[in-house]
Amino acid sequence: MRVALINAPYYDPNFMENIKFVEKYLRILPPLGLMYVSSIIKEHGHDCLIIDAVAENLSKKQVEKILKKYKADVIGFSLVVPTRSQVFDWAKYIKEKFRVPIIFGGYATLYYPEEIASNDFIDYVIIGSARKSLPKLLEALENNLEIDKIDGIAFKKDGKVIINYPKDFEDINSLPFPDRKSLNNNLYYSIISENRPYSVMITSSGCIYKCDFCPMGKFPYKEREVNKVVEEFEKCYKLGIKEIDIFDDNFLFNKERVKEICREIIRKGIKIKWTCRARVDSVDYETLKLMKEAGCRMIFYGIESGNEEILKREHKGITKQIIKEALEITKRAGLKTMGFFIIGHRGESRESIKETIQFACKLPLDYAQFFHMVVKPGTKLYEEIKKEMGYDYFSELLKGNIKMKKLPITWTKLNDKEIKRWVIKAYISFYFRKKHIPKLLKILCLVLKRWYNHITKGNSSLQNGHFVSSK
Ligand code: B12
Ligand code: SF4
Repeated sequence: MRVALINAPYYDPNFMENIKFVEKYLRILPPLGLMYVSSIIKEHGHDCLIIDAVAENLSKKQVEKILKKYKADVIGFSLVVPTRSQVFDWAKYIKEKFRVPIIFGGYATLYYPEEIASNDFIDYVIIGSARKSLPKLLEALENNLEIDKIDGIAFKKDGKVIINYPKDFEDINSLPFPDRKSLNNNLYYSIISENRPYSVMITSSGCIYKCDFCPMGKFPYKEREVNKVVEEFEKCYKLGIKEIDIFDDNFLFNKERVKEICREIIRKGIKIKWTCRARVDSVDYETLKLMKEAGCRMIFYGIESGNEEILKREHKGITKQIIKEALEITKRAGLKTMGFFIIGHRGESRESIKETIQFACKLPLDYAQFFHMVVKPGTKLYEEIKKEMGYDYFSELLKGNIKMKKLPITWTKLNDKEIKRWVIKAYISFYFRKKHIPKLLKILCLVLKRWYNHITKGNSSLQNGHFVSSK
């Protein structure tokens, strides 16, 4: 089978945590989920092409042209709930042009398989992990076999959605290494990255904490074996990748494991710079020093708010004192620091936002990212809102039953526009300070570069037909 996986543009101001400027100019990140799917497909003897329409800056028409050349038998898209509007739009377009099966996968399928499968432009949904179900589905499609008994898929039969729930969950140790070879890793970057080619990685999933605004606490913490993590680093190194951003929710959860990974990276002489995310209550000087030695450049911390009451109400389990101490230790270990903040928490007021901004400016942070609160399915916050509204907003949205573009804000007295204005104010207060002038210049360069790339659109390696796909 020839399978094309499309990373469609996904920015939707109603559901994205980032302001558009950050998403549009300050980063292009690789589609990690699709890279895993591509490896799974190739492992089973099929051919796979990943079309990253975001990084390659491709329009629907240009992707159509590529697909015509590639002659895909099956086309796949990945979905997280906030990316629905653009991804559905692209899938509809592609389904009209190519009468081949359209398969959806991704995080959203864990919550809403029925809603996704009910759309007429979607033929099959892989629920959660693709590792076992996707190869079986492809085999069935190739050989015209029954699909009724395949676990972990949803599909339509006689106008009704049939759901075969998966029997097992994702096991990150059984996953193959993501297919980075099929992408132009030079295209990816983020404002905080310093080296290219750049890529992202995960070495664990799930979280043992239960912050009210985050869905990850619902998933048990699981780690990939040390030797697999180090092997992935090695593979990246051999591919010429110079920087990796580890997206684990709390990379420092198991410090003994982190130390082992670091020691192996040092022993094997893998010269890659990397960054990771951690909770402020999980740091210690000795581990951070070793991480620095193993190539770690920076740690991103979820600080969320500068108001103690809000930290408590969201069940974040940290205090301002713990945050300060963690950042000081990180700086002492010679690592850079970045803080993630959310504006628009439950019960947020203008005063608490001002407190957050002042706190961010006082902390020893090299970078700060300010999100506006976006409610996600799978969170305690969403469960409360669902009760208040009396129906499941995202369920109806995915089925195409409602036109209401965003969830009405009921959890704070501030409205959406004001929250977004505060996010911009926070950025200005944080970055428009003398010590950040070099960063502002870097931002300007990135904006000019993206703008230049936009006007010279048409240089894509994929468009020119140099498919990097192979079995
Ligand atoms: C790495 C990561 C990213 C990377 C890569 C994204 C990607 N699509 O691969 C980047 C930084 C680009 C990213 C961006 C975004 N992300 Co993100 N991301 C993650 C993170 C940390 C890990 C995801 C991952 O790679 N898991 C490992 C792989 C193996 O799992 P997977 O992606 O689910 O893929 C498996 C299956 O789902 C399936 N599958 C996936 N896609 C497809 C497609 C097909 C056709 C098939 C058949 C199967 C299939 O096969 C894979 C192997 O089994 C998760 C949190 C977490 N710890 O899980 C958040 C997470 C998934 N992201 C999230 C969000 C909101 C976003 C953004 C919308 C953020 C934004 N910009 O505002 C964008 C959307 C980008 C997009 N197009 O998907 C949310 C989703 C929330 C929700 N309820 O829907 C999460 C849960 C984070 C959170 N705590 O809220 N993200
Ligand atoms: S915000 Fe961080 S610590 Fe809290 S549940 Fe999510 S991943 Fe875990």
